[in-house]
Amino acid sequence: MDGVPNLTQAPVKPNGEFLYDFVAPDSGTYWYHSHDRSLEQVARGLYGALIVEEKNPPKVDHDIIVFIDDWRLNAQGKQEGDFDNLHDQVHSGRMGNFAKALFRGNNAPIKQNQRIRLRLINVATDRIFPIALTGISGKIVAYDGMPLSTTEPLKKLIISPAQRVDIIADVSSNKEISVLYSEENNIKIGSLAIEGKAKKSKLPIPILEPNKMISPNISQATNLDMVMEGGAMSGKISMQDVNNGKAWMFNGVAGIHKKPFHQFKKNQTAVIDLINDTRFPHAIHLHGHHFQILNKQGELSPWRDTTLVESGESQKIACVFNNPGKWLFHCHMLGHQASGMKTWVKVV
Ligand SMILES: [Cu+2]
Repeated sequence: MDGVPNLTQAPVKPNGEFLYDFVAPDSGTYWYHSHDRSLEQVARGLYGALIVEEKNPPKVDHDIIVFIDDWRLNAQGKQEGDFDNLHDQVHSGRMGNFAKALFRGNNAPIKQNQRIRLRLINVATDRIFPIALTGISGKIVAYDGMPLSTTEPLKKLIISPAQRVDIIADVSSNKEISVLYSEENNIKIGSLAIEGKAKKSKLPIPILEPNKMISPNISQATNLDMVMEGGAMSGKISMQDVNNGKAWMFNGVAGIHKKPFHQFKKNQTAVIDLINDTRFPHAIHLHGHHFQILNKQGELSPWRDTTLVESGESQKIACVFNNPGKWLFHCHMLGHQASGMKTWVKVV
């Protein structure tokens, strides 16, 4: 039920249908989107939020989804049709020239001092969003759907495509909550108006109830390397490769092949070194699992399902492959994915 065409199912034909039937074991903020020609279909809006409620949800006055997206618009305000732009694909991907935060909540007026939950989802095809929020005072409570065991201070956020950040906060402003694109100049990409005043909550910002996760035992892990290669200025691709959708590679291989990147036995733990040997950052996303980033001191980060690896950086991710099936493992910059930066793993 993972929806990856030609890996776990055939694409759903025009006027066709497919019944997705699955159990959602983990509470949190997720999203769904087309995985077929996703660089165009996601850009055109074929996505949505998938919220799995906690058994005991935290008490908030407003629970608001914040989609963060960008679009490439022409002078008439229509989307440009150049979704397959190869020049974009070998660089940072297809960036929009218009960005906005879209809110989905219960539309009731938000009052000063009320407690809100914001579920930020970067649904843009390629853009990494540096985000700052004003008008609230609170904590980060989850990343990529997974509750944090200790909340983190609300700071400037770097949200790569597909990543999610959950925030619980109290409204401090009496005017508005702003979402700022926080690079050099703070550009406001969305805001929520404040109307009226409520009584201040004396309760601390809560910790969300944890999902059942298996922590990786690093000493027993299988060690693997995943080297990102290709793209512009790498010297590793030709114009012919680019034209054939082979602009990017993992370990020298572009695109999906019969053989998976690796076949894991159920519950096998692996540490995969994500080595970015390209001139661009990549948002590496693993389907069906969450992983933790292992730092040099041997400490494990909060759970993630997408991690941003900067150019020249390497990041070790630790994962217990406990979910049987075929799972895509790819860059979530959809222009990169479309031009080769994808592979898959098998868990048996
Ligand atoms: Cu990428």
